[in-house]
Amino acid sequence: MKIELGPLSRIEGHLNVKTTVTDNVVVDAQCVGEMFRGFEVILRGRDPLDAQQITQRICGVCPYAHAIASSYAQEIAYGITAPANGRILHNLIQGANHLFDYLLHFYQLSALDFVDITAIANYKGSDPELVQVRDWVKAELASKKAFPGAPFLPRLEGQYLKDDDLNIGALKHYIEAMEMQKKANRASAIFGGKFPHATGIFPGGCTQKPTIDHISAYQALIEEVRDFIQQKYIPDLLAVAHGFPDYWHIGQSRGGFMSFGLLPFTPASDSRRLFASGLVLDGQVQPVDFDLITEDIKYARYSSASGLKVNEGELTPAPEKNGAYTWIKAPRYNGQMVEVGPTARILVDYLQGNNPQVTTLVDRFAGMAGIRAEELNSVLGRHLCRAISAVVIADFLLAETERIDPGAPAALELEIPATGEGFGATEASRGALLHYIRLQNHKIEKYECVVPTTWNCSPRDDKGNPGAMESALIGTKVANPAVQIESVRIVHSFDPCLACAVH
Ligand code: NFE
Repeated sequence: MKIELGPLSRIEGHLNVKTTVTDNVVVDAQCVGEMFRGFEVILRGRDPLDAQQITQRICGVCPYAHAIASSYAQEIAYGITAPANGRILHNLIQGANHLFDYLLHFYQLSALDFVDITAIANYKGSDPELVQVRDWVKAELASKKAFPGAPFLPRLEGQYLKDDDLNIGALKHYIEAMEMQKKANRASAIFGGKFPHATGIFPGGCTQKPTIDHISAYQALIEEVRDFIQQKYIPDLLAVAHGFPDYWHIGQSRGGFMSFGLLPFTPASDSRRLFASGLVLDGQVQPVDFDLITEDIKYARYSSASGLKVNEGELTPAPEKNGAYTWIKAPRYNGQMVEVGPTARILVDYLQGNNPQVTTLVDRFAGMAGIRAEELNSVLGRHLCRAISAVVIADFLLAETERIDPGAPAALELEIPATGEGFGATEASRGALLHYIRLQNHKIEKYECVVPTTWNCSPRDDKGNPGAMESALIGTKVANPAVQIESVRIVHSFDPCLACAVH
C-alpha cells in the first residue's frame, strides 16, 4: 500500500513523504522536497558582502545561522579575524536564535503530536487565553474543521496524553512559549538590528556597538527565556517522554552523526567551541574534514555532475529528470549517510566527555527516562537533545555577556581581496551548516551551501542508500497505514525545514 503523507504540516516549507506499507510496517520511504529555489545561482557575480544578507533570506527561522556561516567563510577568504567583541555579539545573536527555535519546535510544531488538545474542551477555569482556545476547539470539534486563526483540528488519529491537567498545562505553555520566542528574538535584535533577517551581522563582527544598556536588556530577556526553559519546557518534554516511552526506540536513523560545532570561545572562527565539532561513526568520534563532503544527485532534479565536492558544487535544475523524485541533493560524508542536528551535537560532546554540563544533563535525563545514550537516536532523543542544547546555550549566553568590553570595537574595517576562498561552518538549530565562498575580481565566483535539512531529508544517494529521515522511517510499525501518526512524529522529530533544504 502506497501512502503519501504530504503536504506535511507543522514544518517549514514544502515536504512530502511517500511511504510504502506492508503488514502495518513502513517498508519504503522517500522524502520529497517539492520546490526549487536557486540561491547559489543568485549569488554568482555579486559583491561578496551581499552574501551574509542574501543567504539569510534562505529561511525565516534560522537566518542568523546562514549569516554566521557566511561571515565565517568570508573571514577566511579575506584573511581576517573578528575582534573579541565581534565574535561575542555573533554568539549572542546566534545563540538567542537557537532558544527561539527550540521553543517554536517543541510547542508549536511537535507538542500537539502528543498533547491532547481536545482536553481543553473540559476547561472550567477563567484564564482568558485558555477560555479563548477552549471556545475555538469546541467550535472546531463541532464543525470538524480548523477554525480561522486556531490551527488545532482536525488532527491525526492516534493516542494522546491522557492526563487533562498535563494537557491543559502544556497548552498554557504553548501560548506562553510564543511570548518567550518573542523575547529571544528581541534579544537577538538588540545586536543584530532585527528579526528575522539581521542587518548587523558581518564578516569580522557586528555593526552594533555594545553598550551597558544593550547588555543588561539582553541579559534580562535571556534570563526570562532560560527560566521558562528550565521550569516549563523541560518538565513538559519529560511528561511527554513519560507518556510515550516507545518513542525512545522509534525513528532511529541508520548511519553516522555529524556536528560542525557551535559558539566559538575565542575570535577565530575555527576556535574551540561550546559544542565541539565531530563525526560519530560506530560510536567513535573523529574530526570532520570538509574535503570529504560530496553531493550526489542521481535522484535529485539536477543535471550537474554527481558526487562533486562542496567547492566544486553546481546547481543546474532539470525538472523533468528521469528517476529523480526531489529537489533535495544527497550530501554524504566520505560516501556515508549521516544525521545532523541536536542528537549529533550532543553525542559528539557526550561521547568525548568534553563538556561537563552536557555529560551531567544527558546522564540525569537518561537516568530519569531509563535509557542509554544510544537511545538518543530516536524521536524522543532528538527532542531531549534540543532541550539539553537549550539549557547549555542559555547559560553560556548569560556568561558570554559578562565578557563583552563595552568600550572596545565590535567590527573591522573590511577590504575585499580580488581572490580568496573559505569554508564557514556552524550549527544551525537543525544541525550542521556549511557555506563555501570563492572570489574572483572582488566578486563571488562560486557560493555553495550544504544545509542541515539537506542532510536529513536527503534522497537515496547514487548507490541507492537512503537519507537519514528515510532510514528512520523504514521499519516503523504503524497502527493505521492511511494515517501514520508514528511516521509524522518521526518526521517532526527532525524539525525539517524545506526552505533551507532546497535553498
Ligand atoms: Ni530553515 Fe535551517 C536550521 C539551516 S535547516 S531552518 O536550523 O541552515 O536546514
